[in-house]
Amino acid sequence: MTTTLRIGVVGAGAMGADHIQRIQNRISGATVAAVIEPDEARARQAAAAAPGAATFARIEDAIAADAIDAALVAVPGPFHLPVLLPALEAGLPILCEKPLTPDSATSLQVLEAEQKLDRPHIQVGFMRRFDPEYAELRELIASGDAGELVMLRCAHRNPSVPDSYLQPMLITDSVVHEFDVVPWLAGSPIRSVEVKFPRANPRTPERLREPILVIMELENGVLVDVEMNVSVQFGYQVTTEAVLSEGVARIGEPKGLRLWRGAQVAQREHTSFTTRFAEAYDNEIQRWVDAVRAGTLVDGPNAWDGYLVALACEAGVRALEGGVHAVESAERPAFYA
Ligand code: ISE
Repeated sequence: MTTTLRIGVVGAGAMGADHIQRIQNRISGATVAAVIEPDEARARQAAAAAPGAATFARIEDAIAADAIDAALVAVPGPFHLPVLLPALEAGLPILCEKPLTPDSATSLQVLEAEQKLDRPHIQVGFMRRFDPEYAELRELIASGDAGELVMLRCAHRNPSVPDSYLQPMLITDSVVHEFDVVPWLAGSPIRSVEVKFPRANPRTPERLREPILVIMELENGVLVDVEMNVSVQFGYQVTTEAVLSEGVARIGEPKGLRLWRGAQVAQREHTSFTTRFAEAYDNEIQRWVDAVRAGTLVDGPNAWDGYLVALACEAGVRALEGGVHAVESAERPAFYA
């Protein structure tokens, strides 16, 4: 494709608005041609950042008007299915923010609809795979240069969460990222999930019981722990330590200027995923746009990966009630080989 890709951004909340800015200011080969959002005022406000963009209440209207070549779905997960199905039926390439859908049954529905097309059309927005440090760590593990991977120790810390954030979201909204990126790093699927509760943090909102320690066992025997902690106050921090048979590798440390003063060392820490993963989001969207324009359509996690993550989330949500829960998937169709 030599012409500019016309993207329809579905959902003009915080993530959709962030992507609109990104596409308009930092991505080449694409433009925001439409903002699709039922709340008219919000749609108009978001579209102001994309001069010339049309607004539509539903994706079906944008498709009928032949206004878009591709869809970027940024509505909350429970609303993905009714957007994905018509977009697939219209044969549009799609970048769908995480999760693909909130449960494995609806993810299977999406896979079924997608397999009516000639090839995968959906990329799922697990942006961590596009973070340069994650990519470097994956290469190190795959190369065997520091020996074999034994364990992954992950910390996923948020300063605080909004009132709308409820207990299962520790898994479905947050650990969902580790459920995607850990098998990608380790080269092995998740076999089981367990959750442990340390003593309570007095800063934790009453409706939540956290932090939690999520323990994953992978098919290759690698053990993974994730400290999921959403009341840390001090900032936004996502780190991973890979314990290898001949060394240890760590990513996600603060970068940039360090100030030694008054017998202290200070360095700036992120306060939100939008800055911590800004480069990853830029890389993700640019590579998706390039793939769509080149006709390969997907360059990153696909809908099958999204389905596997939905299964892991189901196991994780059950594990919040105790026990070790197996993750068992259907057979992968050749379509997703
Ligand atoms: C949020 O939705 C995200 O996707 C962030 O990456 C994650 O750190 C946060 O916990 C979620 O609520």
